[in-house]
Amino acid sequence: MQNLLQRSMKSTRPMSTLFDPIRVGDIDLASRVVMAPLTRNRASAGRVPNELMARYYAQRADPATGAGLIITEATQISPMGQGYLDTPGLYSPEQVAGWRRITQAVHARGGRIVVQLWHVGRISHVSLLPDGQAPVSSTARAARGKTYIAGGFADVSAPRALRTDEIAGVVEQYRQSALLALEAGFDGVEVHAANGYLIEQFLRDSINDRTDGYGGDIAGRTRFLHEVMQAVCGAIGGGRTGIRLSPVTPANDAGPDSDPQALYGHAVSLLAPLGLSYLHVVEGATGGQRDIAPFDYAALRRRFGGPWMVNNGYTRAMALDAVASGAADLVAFGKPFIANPDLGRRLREDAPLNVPDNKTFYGGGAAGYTDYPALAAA
Ligand code: 8OZ
Repeated sequence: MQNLLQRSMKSTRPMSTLFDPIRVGDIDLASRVVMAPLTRNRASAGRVPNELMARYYAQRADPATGAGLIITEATQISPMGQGYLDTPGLYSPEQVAGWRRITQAVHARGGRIVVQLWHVGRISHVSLLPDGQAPVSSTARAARGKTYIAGGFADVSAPRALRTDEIAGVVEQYRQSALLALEAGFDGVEVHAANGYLIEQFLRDSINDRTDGYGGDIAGRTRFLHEVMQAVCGAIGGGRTGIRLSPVTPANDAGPDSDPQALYGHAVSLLAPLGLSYLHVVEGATGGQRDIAPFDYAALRRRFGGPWMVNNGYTRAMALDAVASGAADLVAFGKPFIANPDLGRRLREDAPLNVPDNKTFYGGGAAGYTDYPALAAA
């Protein structure tokens, strides 16, 4: 009794758990267990989502056993936005039809699904792009790194810097793709502004060497992000628009910004008035070391004020604590969802997890994709 009293006196915040429902913007979720965006390279010709992909997402869709929210694999907004073999797009009628089968399969199981909208910028290869064009970026300097193309791994190609008068056209492609997302039946979109891709290529002063209004100081480097988010929110509403940021990741040769706290603080102050469904933050190095660089994520959260989703190497204990302590509203799991279609149930029951096989992460068929077993029925 005394314990209960002490607890209720400590805070007026109602205690939530990882398994409680939450409304994020305009989207109602049955739990805070989120399936993180995961590139799997299994789309069909024309970069069209297929039945195998529908099966994979449907296996993870029931919020009682799977995810409260599925974020799709990164999906290019245009042919120039592609950087790897067989990633799906969302710019053609065939792609809308393919995605519609997936959203219907997820909704039939009571799930919720948003599409992650992606432009890779300079992380691409001429063989993947229309007419063998060079990739486009904020800069003409090439990234050091590899991508995956028809013949295997290859160095990324040298990009050309977008002309100032071309940028509005790329913003428009984000807007169009967001409209197609609703046509395809998605509950919303997540704009991919992380992991060294196009938007981050504008944000970081280690990459962006522009001398126009989209480079230079923090106001200039956040302009592209802001215009994209205003366009997408204007088209489908802030309550159906989320965003993913990775303030200190070194992924894809994204060198550290000279002042990430100020850069991302300003970015979030531009985002806060848009009334986004959520902000999704990769803490540390994507898929790696969480403490790679000091960063005050809680300060970003205070500026944002809306639903806060965390990601990167969360164990069950870390995730339970993050939500129970109020440090986060939602937790996104990546690799654990590859190997455990019923990850939600396993977290609830503290059941052992299947181990993902990294040889089948990218490309291939059903093996290592739709054949991971669920727990036997109770
Ligand atoms: C792994 C392989 C290819 C792309 C990301 C979309 O890091 C990706 C990605 C991950 O955000």
